[in-house]
Amino acid sequence: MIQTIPTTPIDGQKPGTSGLRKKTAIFRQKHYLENFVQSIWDGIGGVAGKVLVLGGDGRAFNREAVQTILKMAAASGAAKVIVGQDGLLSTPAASNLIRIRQADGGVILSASHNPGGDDGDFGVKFNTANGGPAPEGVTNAIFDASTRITEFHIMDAPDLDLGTVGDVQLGQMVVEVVDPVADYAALMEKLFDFTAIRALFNSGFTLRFDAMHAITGPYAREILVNRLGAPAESVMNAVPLPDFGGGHPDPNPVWAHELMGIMMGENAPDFGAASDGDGDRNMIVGRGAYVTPSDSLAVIAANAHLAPGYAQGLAGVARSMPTSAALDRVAEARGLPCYATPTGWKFFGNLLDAGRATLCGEESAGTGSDHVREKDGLWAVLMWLNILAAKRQSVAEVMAAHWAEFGRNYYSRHDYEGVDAAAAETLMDDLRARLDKLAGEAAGPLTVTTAEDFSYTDPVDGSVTTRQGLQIMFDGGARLVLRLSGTGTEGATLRVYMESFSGERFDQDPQAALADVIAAAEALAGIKARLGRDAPDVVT
Ligand code: VG1
Ligand code: CO
Repeated sequence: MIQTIPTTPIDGQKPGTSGLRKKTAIFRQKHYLENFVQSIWDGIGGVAGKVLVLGGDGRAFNREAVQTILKMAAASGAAKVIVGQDGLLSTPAASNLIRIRQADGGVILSASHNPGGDDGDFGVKFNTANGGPAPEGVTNAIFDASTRITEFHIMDAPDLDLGTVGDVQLGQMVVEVVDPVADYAALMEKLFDFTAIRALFNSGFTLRFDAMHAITGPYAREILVNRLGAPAESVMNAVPLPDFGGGHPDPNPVWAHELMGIMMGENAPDFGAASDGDGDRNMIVGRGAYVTPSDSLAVIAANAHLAPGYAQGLAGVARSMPTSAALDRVAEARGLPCYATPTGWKFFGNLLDAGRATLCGEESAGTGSDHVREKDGLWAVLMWLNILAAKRQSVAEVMAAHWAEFGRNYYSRHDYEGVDAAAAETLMDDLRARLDKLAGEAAGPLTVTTAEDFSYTDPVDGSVTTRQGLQIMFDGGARLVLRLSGTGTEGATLRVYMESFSGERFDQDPQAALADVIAAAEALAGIKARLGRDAPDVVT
């Protein structure tokens, strides 16, 4: 029985950097999820006859949401939905499924690195047929539909059992329940030299992977333990929990402090890594050696040819604008095109589809390639393992050699979280208004050379995206970027990104190396006074 339920628009259903994110309690409100899902269907021209992929990272409300979305897809005439067993799929695995099954798109349930649980966050992302996050034209159409919605359609049917792999019928629609790991693991085996990595483990190399109680646990177990022979204890926090064990599944030294303690302690393993809620981010850390995501991206660009899937070399590379220019140095040395895009993976899609970039990355711990259309946490881990297996060097040695060859881009991001939204907007507006006059002005100990409000013209389809962050360059080559987060659910989060380059000194503490840029940021933006904060909440 298909039901048509009258509804009215709900304010604020505007997808941000990566899908629609709200408090779980808001998603549980009457018609909240239904309105947004119907708006997706309406925004993409309906789902009649289409094949979709569906799954999420297992956080609270995942199970209920999957059932609702299946009933809504069936009611709107979808031919088939391919859903991960128990409603689970990591973001990169969903992207892969959309591609290999030639689906028309997919719905991924996750608020990524945001905490989950009844008091945490939930999210819904829509990916298009290339497997990537919907571009802005599509998210705008979805938002537009959400402001005009008058009714939604849903099957009146009992919940399906999604615990068993195989086909189930829901009205006219087929629901195909698939193993969430199998196809993804097969893809990884094609890209990386599993024999060499297995030999590395056999030689006594030790690893610790922290799944942070999120979606990558089952993937890491299958790939690292079952297929590559790492001991079972190599994977920690491996069972996905609805509240991620009360943690914050963001793989950085602050939130992955348990792993950092192990890696910086005595008898640390050779290699440590972590992933986020939905499995698309990664943290790389060697024994006593943390690798910033920007450096990791540069190291991967310089060494990807050591992995069989990339032996033919890279067509080009891309980074988000705030990400450090360590990647650009590798690109220049290797004669590769290098693109700088706005923040968010959706901006890499066209470059990947057009074959202009093979490798992409963001300073926020996202790295990936053209194997899918999302960033991919375990992919980055396997890439590092493949590089280490080929070089037989420690992580610290790889970093030292990299800096000796390319120089070091010291880099840090300071986040001021949950600040007053109006104060943060005003801070940005005031600085934006002064950008034109900043060149030549002193900013604390530095002098501004150029200042711009970053906008991006997509080289493939010509679409223009404006107001993507304030970028200020200083004499001596240092750089400062300020932007507001598009993934938070409370107040505003100001992100301050700082970078400076040294061709000679590679052993400084990043905060010390960046002291002048930190002072310049404060002098230009008056962050502490305007936001009423003494210090950033998170420093990465
Ligand atoms: C953050 C990161 C950005 C990333 C996005 C989604 O966005 O800065 O680099 O693409 O999260 O990541 P923002 O707008 O809060 O700065 V995740 O792991 O949601 O898929
Ligand atoms: Co994520």
